[in-house]
This record gives sequence, structure tokens and C-alpha cells, in this order.
Amino acid sequence: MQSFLILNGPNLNLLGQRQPEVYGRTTLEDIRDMCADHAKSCGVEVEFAQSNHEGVMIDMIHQAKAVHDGIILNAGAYTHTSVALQDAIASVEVPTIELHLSNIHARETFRHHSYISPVAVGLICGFGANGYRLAIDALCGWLEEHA
Ligand code: CA2
Repeated sequence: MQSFLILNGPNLNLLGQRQPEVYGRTTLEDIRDMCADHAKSCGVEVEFAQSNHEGVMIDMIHQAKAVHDGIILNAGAYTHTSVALQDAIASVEVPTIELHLSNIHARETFRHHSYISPVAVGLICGFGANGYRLAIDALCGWLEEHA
């Protein structure tokens, strides 16, 4: 069975608790449960994780190489700052989908640049929590096409 790492970055543990006008009312636990249900219906396994620490995220990306067929990454604000995350994704060569709840291109200009996009197979943003389901479907489709 195929296995995906769904990795969430800083402050995403606060989802549903603050700024609902930007990020909605769904909590990260709700999203984790939704991903587990959707993955099951697609016949894939998921490991769902969140960290507020760049180094921990990098370690998880390195470890994904031996274990997972793909990564869905919402790197949070590290998206816009982290050369280290870009290097980690490039080094493991595990197909990675960049994901954001909000449409980063419709927000402040500092959110328009992503260090993740150049090393991702694709980008999903602006669809809120449903983006996680879309990303699981997109990764399944990408792996099928590149089998
Ligand atoms: O839209 C996304 O998914 C983001 O990755 C979320 C990040 C933001 O820095 C990116 O530009 C876009 C922020 C995550 C913080 O989430 C919070 C949730 C509730 C309250 C405060 C922050």
C-alpha cells in the first residue's frame, strides 16, 4: 500500500482557534481525521504530523525517503523563508505537493514567494481544509502517471 507523509509547519496547531476569517474553523485534528478517512477510501496510508520547528520538519523529510511514497507539505510561514526545507525536499527526491489553506497569491506580497514551489511537483492553495483531500488525490494521480 502506498504511504504519504502529510507534514504541517509552524502555528498550524492553532487552526480553528484563532483567525477563523483567514483559516476557517476547522482544527488540525479535524483535518487529520478527514485525511485518514479520505486516504482509507483511496487505499493509501498516511502519517500526519505537525511541528513548529524547522529542524524537526527537516528530519521528518529525511526520514520520509525510506518510508513514504510522497509528501504533502504545508510548511506554513517557512514556505517563504526556508532554503533549508527546499534543500531537504530536493535531497530526498520524494515527490512533494506544496499545500496551503489560503491563496498565498491573494495575500501580502511576502507570501507570494515560495522556497517550496521550485522543488514541488505541484501546488494547491486557496481551498481551505478541502485542499488536503485534493492533495491526496493529486499525489495518487501523480504517482500513477509516474509509475
Ligand atoms: O495558508 C496556509 O496554509 C499557510 O501555509 C498558513 C501559514 C502562513 O504563514 C502561510 O503564508 C500560508 C500560517 C499558519 C498559521 O496558522 C494559524 C492558524 C490559526 C491562528 C494563527 C495562525
